Parts: sequence; C-alpha cells; structure tokens
Amino acid sequence: MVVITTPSIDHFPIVNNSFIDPSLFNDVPIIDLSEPDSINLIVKACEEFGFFKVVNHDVPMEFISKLESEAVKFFSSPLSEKLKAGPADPDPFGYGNKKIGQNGDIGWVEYILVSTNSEFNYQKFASVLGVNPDNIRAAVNDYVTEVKKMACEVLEMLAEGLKIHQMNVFSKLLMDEESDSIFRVNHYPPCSEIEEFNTRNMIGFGEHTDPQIISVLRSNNTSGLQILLKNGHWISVPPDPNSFFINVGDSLQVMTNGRFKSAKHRVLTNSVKSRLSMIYFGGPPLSAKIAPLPSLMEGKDSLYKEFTWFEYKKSAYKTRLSDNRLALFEKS
Ligand code: GA4
Repeated sequence: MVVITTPSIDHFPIVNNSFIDPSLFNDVPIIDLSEPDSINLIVKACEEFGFFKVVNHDVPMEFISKLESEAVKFFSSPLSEKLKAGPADPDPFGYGNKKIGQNGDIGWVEYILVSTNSEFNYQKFASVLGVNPDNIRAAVNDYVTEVKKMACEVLEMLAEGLKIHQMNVFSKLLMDEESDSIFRVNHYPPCSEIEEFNTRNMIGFGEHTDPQIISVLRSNNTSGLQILLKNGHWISVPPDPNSFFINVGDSLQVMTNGRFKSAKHRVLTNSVKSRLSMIYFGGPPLSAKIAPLPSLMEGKDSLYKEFTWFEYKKSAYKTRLSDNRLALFEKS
C-alpha cells in the first residue's frame, strides 16, 4: 500500500502582514519591447528592483492558451493520477505537491517541473491527460522557444544598456545547446481556510531569489506574487495575463558585479481563486563560469569568488528557499 503524506495545514507557513504594503505595486516598471527608448528604463529597473513587466512582446497568445489549458486539465485530474507523474523526488523533475525542493520547504502549491534542454520524458504527463506525449512536448517547446527568444531580446537590450560591446554576452548562455534551463508550472489552489480580512496569509511559495540568469513569468488573472522592496516591505504585483514579468536571477547579479539585483519574491495564496503561473528559468550551461564581466568592474574588485554554474547550482539545491545562496560565494 502506498501511503501519501501531505503536510497538515496547521504546519503551513503563515505571513506576518505587518511588512506587507497594502498598496499595489502600481509603478512596476513597464518595458515596451516595441519602444527603442526602453533600454535605459530596463537597466534602471534591474538596478532598482531586479524586476519589471514586459508588454508588446511577440509571444503568440495561442501558445500561452494551449499550454495553460493543458495545465488546467492536468491539475484537475485526481491526485492519485497526478502522483504517477511524480512526486518530484529525488530528482526535481515531474509533478510535485506542497513540498518544494529537497530541504523541508513547503507551500500551498502543486507544480510541474521540466528540464527544457535535455530530452524530457513527457509520457508521465501524457498518460495522466490521456493524450500523445508528442502533443505535450510540442506545446511546451512552442511556448518555451518563444519565451526564450523574448528573454534573449531582453538580455541583449540589457547588454546594450550596460554599453557592453558583445551584445550576446548574456543571451548566448541561454541559446547554448547545453543551457541548463527549467520550465515550471505552479498551481495555487484557493485556500478557503483564509478569510479575506484575516491578518494572516498562507504562503503559496516562500520567499526566495532564483539562482539562474533570468526568469520569465506569466500568470492567469489571480494575484499572489509579491516583491520585496529595498525598504523591507513586501508589495503585491497586480496580475496581468497579457504581459510577462521578468526577474533578475542570482547569476545575472554576479555577472554585473552586484549592479543588478536578484529580486526576492514570494507568492501568497488567494482565498477564492486559483492562481496558475508558468515560469521559464533561463540558465547557463553547467560548465559556464559565472563571474563579473570585466567591462562592468569599473576598476573595482569582483564581489564574488569564481564559480561555475554547476558549482552554484549544486550548492543552491542544498539550501532552504529563503537562504541567501550567494553569501557563500561572496568575497569577505
Ligand atoms: C527557485 C527557482 C526555481 O523554481 C527552482 C527552485 C528549486 C526547486 O524547486 O527544486 C529550489 C529553489 C529554486 C532554490 C533553492 C532550492 C532549489 C528549491 C529549493 C529549496 C526550480 C530552482 O532552480 O531553484
């Protein structure tokens, strides 16, 4: 007999609302990809927040909707079926429920994690959905190809804004055949245990920074995402299903010698609506050296010890979500 243990609701992390700014993050920087003047804005957004919203992107809505409807179908399946596609243990790929990572983090979330570059076994999702695995593979590939193209465009704008001669200095890491990138779909079921004006909120996905170079998020119209501002306040990002939200990852922070900030973010549960988000985490090849670009050093020393993405990832996956993963790599 298989016994499924899910953490009890009493043990779920709850948020102390005193640091939540009740106002919405209405001035989230907006980068219009059809506007050439966006280059300075995008650099400013990465320095100030490590976070911004992209509008007028070329990712076809058809690809987004297709993947979203497959994900909704998958998450609506019985738990016993979904568990056949996971749980995401011991390797992180597949279906996961409430447990995040391998080190004891939990959240009010279920998810699918896939590796975008290595040949991934879609059979386990396809059998839950009762479809041909090639259909799922194609839906993920279509979406990821377009989102990756957009992420590369953004990274090239950043290189230009930073006056780096080699425009593809960041984007080539994502374009590399060996790029270690991940795609994740998170489903946050409504959590009716929470009353609307309660002073406590449940954590869907605990506070963390992303270890990779850049993350591209698209969600349905349900709120939940929050960003930590420099003043220590958490602020809610109004959802926008027609746009993408981008955040700087730890590796880009290092490559810019700390000029860009890797954004600390988290997701709170909603009491009535389901939240569905899809995130592409653009990472470098495992062998890539992650170090500040010489042209960004401005005569200063590197703030970080030298490391490869393999070394950083290995160390990051041993940490808890809220840990400061870069601290181990900072020069004292
Ligand atoms: C955060 C970003 C991505 O979702 C992820 C996460 C990973 C996981 O879910 O297995 C980690 C987390 C993320 C960073 C610290 C470790 C590893 C959970 C965790 C506690 C897929 C990733 O690459 O790093």
